[in-house]
Amino acid sequence: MSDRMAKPSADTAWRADPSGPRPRTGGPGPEAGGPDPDTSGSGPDTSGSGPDTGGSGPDAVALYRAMRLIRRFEERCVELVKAGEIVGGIHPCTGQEAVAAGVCAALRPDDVITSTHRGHGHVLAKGADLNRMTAELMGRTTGLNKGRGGSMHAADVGLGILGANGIVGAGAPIATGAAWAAVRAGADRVAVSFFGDGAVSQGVVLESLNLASLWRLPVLFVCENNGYSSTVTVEDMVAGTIVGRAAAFGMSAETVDGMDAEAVAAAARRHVDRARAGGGPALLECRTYRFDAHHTWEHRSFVRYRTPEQVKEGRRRDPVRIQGDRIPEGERARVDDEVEAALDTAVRFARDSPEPDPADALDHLYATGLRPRAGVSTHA
Ligand SMILES: Cc1ncc(C[n+]2csc(CCOP(=O)(O)OP(=O)(O)O)c2C)c(N)n1
Repeated sequence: MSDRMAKPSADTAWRADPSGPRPRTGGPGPEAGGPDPDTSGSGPDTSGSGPDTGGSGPDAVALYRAMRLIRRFEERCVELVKAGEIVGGIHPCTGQEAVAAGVCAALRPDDVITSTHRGHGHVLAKGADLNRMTAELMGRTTGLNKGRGGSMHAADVGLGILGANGIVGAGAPIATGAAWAAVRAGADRVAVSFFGDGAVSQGVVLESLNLASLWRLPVLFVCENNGYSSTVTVEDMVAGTIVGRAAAFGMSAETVDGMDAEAVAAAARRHVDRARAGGGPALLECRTYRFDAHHTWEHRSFVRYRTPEQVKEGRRRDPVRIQGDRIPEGERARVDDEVEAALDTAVRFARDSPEPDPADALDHLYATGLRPRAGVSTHA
């Protein structure tokens, strides 16, 4: 365990408090049993990041399988975009697979996540059905969300996937609210919010960090720092440091090598376990690299912000290869074949599924069966 990490808080009484999370009056900090703020904000903290093969540690093959699936899913989706079978393009997460796979390996099925415009990896790693995910991107009625959410809005609430989100930073308050709801329900679920480095200066993310820390909510904020917000470098976008933002709110924070799935999984596991035990939120910055364009129609923009040499250098540390090298070759080949077969099935399933009926376009826009709160008018 990193010596930066706070000990689990002894004050877990809030979890049983049916009236909901209690604001902490003494302010966050060690004196109240809260996490020790980490103000270092320096390079990757690789402490405790070696392969964790201990009893409850991540399964090396399972991590590889998740990453290989995400990688090949994205590559197949890019082909489908080029063929016009996925309309509107996608934001591939190739290069960032270790973050999705590593963090989700630390979660229980009842834990919840929120995701981003670059969310295929998170959604698949949390267990979304591959056939329905593929159908969703291809706009079919059998899709996770009847084909109406598409690439950027895939959700499966039953699996704790509260939604990818095209609005940068918008998942953070949703995850914070979900953590608050879990506490109110007396459940020990944890919420994870994935977001990019471009989101860390959004007001709503900072507000979420504040409330999560103040109310010591079980949230893990996962920043995928791929160095770019669209075409702008993190150095040109972010004042201070990413972990420094967490420190400002008295929250534990750690930077980890986001190309190493086992390092990510081990770090996520420490923070998730602590949050579940009542130790409060944390921020995990995963240093990673986006191998491909910001989105599949970037080439139309004529914007040049990375040289081919830089991309080649960035691709050198391929997280899927790194994890693949940790398992026996035969095992790797078996997983690769399984993934390919599953993808073939998924694409066939989507192609064979019905297209939506334009006459239904206005269906499912509003939730039904909800009662308005007392005092809230249902009339405009
Ligand atoms: C609130 C908001 N502002 C701007 C945009 C336009 N936009 C879409 S993706 C993106 C870059 C986000 O960068 P980052 O959060 O680092 O994620 P990455 O694309 O690197 O995964 C921007 C600015 C948006 N979707 N939402």
